[in-house]
Amino acid sequence: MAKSGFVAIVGRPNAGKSTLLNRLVGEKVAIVSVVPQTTRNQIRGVVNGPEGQIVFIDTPGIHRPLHRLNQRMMKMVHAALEGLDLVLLIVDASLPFGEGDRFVLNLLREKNLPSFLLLNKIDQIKKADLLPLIARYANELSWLEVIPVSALTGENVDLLLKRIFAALREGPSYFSQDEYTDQPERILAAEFIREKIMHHTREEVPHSVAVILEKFEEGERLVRIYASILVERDSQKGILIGQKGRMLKQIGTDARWELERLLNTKVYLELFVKVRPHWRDNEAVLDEIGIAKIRS
Ligand SMILES: Nc1nc2c(ncn2[C@@H]2O[C@H](COP(=O)(O)OP(=O)(O)OP(=O)(O)O)[C@@H](O)[C@H]2O)c(=O)[nH]1
Ligand SMILES: [Mg+2]
Repeated sequence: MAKSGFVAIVGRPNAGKSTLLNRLVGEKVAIVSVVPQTTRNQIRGVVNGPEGQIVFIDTPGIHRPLHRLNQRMMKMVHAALEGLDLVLLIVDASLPFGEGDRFVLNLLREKNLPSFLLLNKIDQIKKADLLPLIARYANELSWLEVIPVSALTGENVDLLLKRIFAALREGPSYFSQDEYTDQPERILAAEFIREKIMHHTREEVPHSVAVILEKFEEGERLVRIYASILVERDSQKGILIGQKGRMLKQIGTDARWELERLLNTKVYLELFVKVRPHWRDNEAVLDEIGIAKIRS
């Protein structure tokens, strides 16, 4: 009989959760950036193998929420930890253990789920430096497995998959074989645009941006996409548009390239920048951009 299960990927912001999800699935289902708090939703990615099917759930990085947006993000982490077969805690092994790590461990201990510890970014450290970190984590939880990985290079990711299948029980497939994510193309498209904005901006700007897909018109040889970019201040709008519109043009060019790959067709992309003060604390906007509201 085939195996199956739901496996959540959790950890602090920037640990490499989304990079790992993409690596496991072999497709880009979650956007990635150097800026912490990139992922804002739960994102499912599906892996099918001879042993069965794994549904991975990428989650927002665990942090102290300062806006309603971030409160919703943290509720999504809690929700993702319900009804699971396995949790992968992913930590950035190139960083020292800190308060945030303690907070995450306490949360996982509370949930009392079968857990793997993944020490990520081993391409950035000396192997010998792993030992103290492994010792640091060893008695915090009864880990089923402790696996050093590099989500970026793929080191040990095949081994990880094998160990996950070994830990899962027999069960049905939840997704059909050709579905690799639960995210509709429109959501992926908005996310890909947001990723390009995150790559080109810094400090508070990446966090202050949301992308709303206004129109998605499928023609015979072309998809027309019109998207609004929300920012919180006029100064941020200025940054995004740039001198003579250069920044917005660059973002559009980068995004269009990626959208054409996603949709496998030519894309016409138009971007509009709008100022919505304090949208991160505005429940109506959060509903509109699809940040799930989860009742607790
Ligand atoms: N060197 C190295 N960098 C990595 C590795 N995995 C992820 N990164 C980088 O770490 C940064 C954060 O990666 P993400 O995948 O966005 O991290 P995340 O945990 O999803 O972050 P949030 O969504 O903000 O919680 C990016 O710049 C990645 O390229 C790795 O194994 N090695
Ligand atoms: Mg992420």
